[in-house]
Amino acid sequence: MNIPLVYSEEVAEAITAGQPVVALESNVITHGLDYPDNAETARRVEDAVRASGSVPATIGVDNGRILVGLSENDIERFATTPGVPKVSSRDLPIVLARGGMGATTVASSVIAAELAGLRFFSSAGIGGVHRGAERTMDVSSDLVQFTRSKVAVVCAGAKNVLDLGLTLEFLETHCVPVVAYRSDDFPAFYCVSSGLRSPHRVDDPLELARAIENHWALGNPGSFLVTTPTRPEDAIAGDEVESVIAEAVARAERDGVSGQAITKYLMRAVDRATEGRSAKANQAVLVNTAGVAGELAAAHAKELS
Ligand code: PSU
Ligand code: MN
Repeated sequence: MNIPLVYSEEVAEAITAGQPVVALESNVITHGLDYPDNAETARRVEDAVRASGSVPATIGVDNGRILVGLSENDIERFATTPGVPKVSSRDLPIVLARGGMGATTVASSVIAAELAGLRFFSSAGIGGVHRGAERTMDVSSDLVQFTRSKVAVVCAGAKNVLDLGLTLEFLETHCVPVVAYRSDDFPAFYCVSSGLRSPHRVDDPLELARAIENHWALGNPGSFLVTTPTRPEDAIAGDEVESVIAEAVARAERDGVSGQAITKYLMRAVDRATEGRSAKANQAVLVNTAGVAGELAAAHAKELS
């Protein structure tokens, strides 16, 4: 049995022509930002990929099928339909069987990307090991999926609502390479640095393309992580949000917020505390990351040809 994939016209043409394609998640549209910022940002993210010489393929679930590339109309529908469920890797088989819409996380999007034969995926913030995971065992399925799907993942690290030190430990243990592109540190979404040094730095896109291919040629079955920090003028200082995050983590525990709902809960707490400044920084890092992913996917396609 095959899972039905529905390609947008733009993505189908790109695949036929051998053009580089960058897959993108849709959970950020339904759960990351409010309307109309979500729709506008999704369009700007796609345009950033196009401007850097690749074709965007935003992934979603609809009516028992996986959408590989959303139309203008689809983006608007995902951005405005209330209650579209967050679909991570373990939810995907059930939501596909039930029908209806689903917004894919990083984990389910890389599954879809691999099924569709796409080698690049971009998200500004991956899921990771949550603060307090030694008690809650809350580790995002994104990390586990990186051990299984052969996709290059371009991101701005992960939000500092997570435990980024433990997140890097997990990736090391499971042989998921982490390379900072033209920077030294592991970024923290809209913060330029998490304060942690990245295991590797690479400045040349073609060297990076070769490193990605080497990872797979060595027999590794999983993903390869490339990080790119947000531009300094769009960034938020880490120490500015740290106390808000620590407080929100404690409040979430008191209020019994956990599991699937925790990421959105913590992000919204930071948005309120920064009076919307983090939401703006959030949009900037999404667009910037997608642009870099488009450049790297294009360089990768060139190196392979
Ligand atoms: N991290 C962020 N912002 C996000 C997410 C993660 O900084 O919006 C979203 C992504 O869709 C990611 C998902 O794949 O949350 C991870 O959720 P969980 O921690 O429940 O696995
Ligand atoms: Mn979780």
